[in-house]
Amino acid sequence: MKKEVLEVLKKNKNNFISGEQLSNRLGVTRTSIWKQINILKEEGYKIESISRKGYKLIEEPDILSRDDLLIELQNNKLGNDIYYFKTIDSTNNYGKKLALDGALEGTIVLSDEQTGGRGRLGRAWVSPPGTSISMSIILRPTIYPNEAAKITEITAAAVANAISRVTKLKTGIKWPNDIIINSKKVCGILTEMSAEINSINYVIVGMGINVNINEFPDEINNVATSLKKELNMEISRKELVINIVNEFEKLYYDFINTGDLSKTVEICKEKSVILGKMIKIINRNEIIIAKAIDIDENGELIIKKDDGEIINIISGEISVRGINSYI
Ligand code: BT5
Repeated sequence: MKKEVLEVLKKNKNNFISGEQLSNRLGVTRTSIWKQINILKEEGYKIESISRKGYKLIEEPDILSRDDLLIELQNNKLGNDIYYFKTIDSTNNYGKKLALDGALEGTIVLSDEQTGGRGRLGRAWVSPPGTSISMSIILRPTIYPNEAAKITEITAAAVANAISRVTKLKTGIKWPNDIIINSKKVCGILTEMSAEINSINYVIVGMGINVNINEFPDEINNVATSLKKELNMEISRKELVINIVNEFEKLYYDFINTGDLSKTVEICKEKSVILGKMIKIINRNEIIIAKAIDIDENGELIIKKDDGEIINIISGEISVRGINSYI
């Protein structure tokens, strides 16, 4: 009921709507409308209530409210089911549980804070309350397991585009999973999957975005940045989430429906902070120093080794001097 009340208020934002109209429209008593309005006010929605005039929504808080996002994403393919937590260990962990229980493609898990946010290879991801986005999307793509790395590319392109659209900041992509602003990391992506030899059961794509973080722990202070630090102003996390879902959806279904990854690759190449540079790649136990020369139509990185050999890389840990790294 809270969602329905909020939806009517949002449609009439900055205009009064009477308690009677609300109760008639939603088929509940005026007292129950009043109760829902109070809950919304407690969540931070600024609602003016004047007797005889009714209720007017004036301002929406920057909370990642499940109801609000369900309303905003109701015409989208993704985000028809949203799980929101004040705090959780990891949205990817929860996404896995949901996927095992049969959650549908497009289910989204969001948390205001993560206490055990994970990066790749068991590394920790810092996601403080109120200022970051921790989001995981459950996908059930009809692709081969060896194509799952493409989902990371799609996500990187979508997040980079969404950040640029909302903030006008220039975003870079450090293949395969970092979004960079002014040489520092603003977002990391963790794609995990469960698969059989020939088919994928589910993919969980998790993204952590530093939105309004003021201070980072010492260990990452030199390599991390936030949108607020770059812009000197706060950015609406809700607006960013909506833009990310919209961008992701376009690129993802473009690929799933046609098998063509070219739009994503175009964005990843255009925004790449590594192409043309000497990079260090750590892949399993191997360390390669090479020049990053291209990203091919499958999203794979093409590198040229010192001895002139040219090879493709599907995934790996990349360092480039001066960009989000200590080397
Ligand atoms: C990543 O790993 O960049 C993937 C991060 C994915 C986080 C999301 S949040 C939602 C979902 N739920 C999860 O539990 N995870 C996903 P990697 O490339 O391995 O980078 C990890 C490294 O980035 C750490 O070792 C730190 O050096 C650095 N780091 C940690 N927190 C950071 C932050 N908030 N901003 C920038 N760098 C950070």
